[in-house]
Amino acid sequence: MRTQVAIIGGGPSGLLLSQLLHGAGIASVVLERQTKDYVLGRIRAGVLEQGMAGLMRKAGAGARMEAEGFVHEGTQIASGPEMFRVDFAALTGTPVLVYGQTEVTRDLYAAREAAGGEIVYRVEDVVIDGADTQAPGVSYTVDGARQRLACDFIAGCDGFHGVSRPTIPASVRREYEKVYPFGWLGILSETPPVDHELIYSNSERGFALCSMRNAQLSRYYIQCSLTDRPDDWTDAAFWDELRRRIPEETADQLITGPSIEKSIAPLRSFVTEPMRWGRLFLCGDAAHIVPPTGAKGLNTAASDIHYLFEGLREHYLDGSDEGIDRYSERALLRVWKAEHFSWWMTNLLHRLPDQTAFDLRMQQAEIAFLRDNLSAQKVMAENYVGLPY
Ligand code: RFL
Ligand code: PHB
Repeated sequence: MRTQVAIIGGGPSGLLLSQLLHGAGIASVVLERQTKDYVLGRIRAGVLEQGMAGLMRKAGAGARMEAEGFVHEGTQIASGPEMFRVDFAALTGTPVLVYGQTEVTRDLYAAREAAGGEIVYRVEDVVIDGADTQAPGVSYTVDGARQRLACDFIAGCDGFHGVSRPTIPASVRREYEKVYPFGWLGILSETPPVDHELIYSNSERGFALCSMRNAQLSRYYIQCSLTDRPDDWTDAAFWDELRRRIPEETADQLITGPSIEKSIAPLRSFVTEPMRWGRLFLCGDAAHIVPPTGAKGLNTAASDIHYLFEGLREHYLDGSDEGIDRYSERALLRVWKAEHFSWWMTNLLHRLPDQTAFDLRMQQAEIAFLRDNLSAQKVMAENYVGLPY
């Protein structure tokens, strides 16, 4: 089998790239390790930057997002009993869109299927060969048979645990990592959200986030210990802890119900450089991870896809390799800014195990500065709504 671009991974990065390439008349095949239902069962990001929303429209997959996504013009930041608002629309002229990654992925699958796009599910033992030659390929096993997909380029969109990143020789890769000493316990519940905007809360008992998917579906998170397991937390214990971590008036408004999903995510910052090796390009979580504070994971994957798509389009349609040659440099410039913002917001809002009384005062002073200073709010808002591509 042969295609122009072999895409490893059918998460949001791989599907978006495949659909954008299709729009430009460039052929691709997506190789996914799981089934479609499995991919759609993962509850992940909830907030889309305008850049990501624009790419969904450009990919011809934006109609349901336009109709059902919620425009958020600001967010609430709570610190102990107090709460203040950062007004994205007033500070930047740009809102964000609340529309879950599950729905993004569902829409991209639908668009790919409608266009007759080729997605091979349940691939095993994926091996990349010849990435540093003119004739790369990807071998895999499906239904017990070994196949090889020959291609011009390989997009490694296979997430943090995929095969693409380790294919780049260790002598070429530079990796940067920070593992945070806590996780997020998240639940999804079929209850109306406690507020019409997101609430990021720094409390003395630890961080909490009130988020949502729609008017009847809420997503809440609390900072938890890395040794906790989801089953350690009954729904009642979760709701009690959440109530203690948000301002009282908000807690009084909270409508609780049974959780329909409960999971723990560890928090990590990670970047690998370069994001290209020969004809292999890393995109999204395959190349970098951010802690979820600030909602940058999916959005940073989207900016990689923008740069790679433009590079491939220029290669095939304009005969120029400048875009693909500069892909790693361009993507990383924006990736590091998202890494910085996510790290900053994580440090601002969480309780750290080794935090001294002085450290705590520094955190409180920074939150007070953000509350009182519109320039500081503008910096936060510009990062939150998404830096330009
Ligand atoms: P994904 O979504 O991980 O998709 C990668 C796909 O590749 C497949 N795969 C392979 N396929 C073939 N061969 C192999 N050898 C393969 N190995 C893996 C996988 O099955 C999968 O389908 O990466 P992508 O597309 O780059 O998208 C990135 C986003 O998913 C990610 O940045 C965000 O979801 C991060 N993230 C969150 N971001 C936010 O902005 N807000 C959140 O609340 C949020 N919650 C989360 C998250 C990531 C999590 N992970 C990765 C553990 C919660 C979790 C649990
Ligand atoms: C979510 O709704 O899952 C969500 C929202 C904002 C974040 C992280 C996660 O910063």
